[in-house]
Amino acid sequence: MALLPIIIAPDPRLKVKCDPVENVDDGVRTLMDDMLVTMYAAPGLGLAAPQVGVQKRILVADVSKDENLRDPKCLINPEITWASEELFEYEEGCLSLPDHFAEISRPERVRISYLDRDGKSAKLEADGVLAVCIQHEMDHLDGILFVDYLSKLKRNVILRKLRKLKKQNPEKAVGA
Ligand code: GNR
Ligand code: NI
Repeated sequence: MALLPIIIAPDPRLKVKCDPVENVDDGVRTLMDDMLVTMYAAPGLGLAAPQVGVQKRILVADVSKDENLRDPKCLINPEITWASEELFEYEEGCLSLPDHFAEISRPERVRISYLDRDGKSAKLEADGVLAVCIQHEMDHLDGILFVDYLSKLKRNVILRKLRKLKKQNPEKAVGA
């Protein structure tokens, strides 16, 4: 079990389209375990592989409120097979955009197909915060951050602040 460093924006590694996993092997399972440890330690509701420097279509999430009742989800090669017309607005944060938050609208309910930890195909229907979180993580797999839904002005204000923080605090900025 390893704590992985989380990449902070702006960083080109957060802007790439990740590759599908071809084989769900022990390397993938170890990565997901490390991602869960890292997510719980942060703490965060989800984490996508590119946030820890791995360009693969893997995400983990756990939106349970009680840490004694953990409900970790590990999704490999996730795809949205259906999304509701109804939208849900939620204040989003991101471990790669520390201390910045914004209201984002997304479909309220989604159905996802994915591979589970054993490499078997599985399906999941999510709503509320889990639906938000999975869609946020799936965006990371395509190089999309929540600031990409904001106006160019708001996005640049946030990214400029983060860039400045990295310059002042390079040891905290992974890969800077
Ligand atoms: O910890 C997180 N909280 C959160 C809150 C609202 C919407 C999405 C999220 S995901 C985020 C962790 C993260 O950055 N995942 O990529
Ligand atoms: Ni995020």
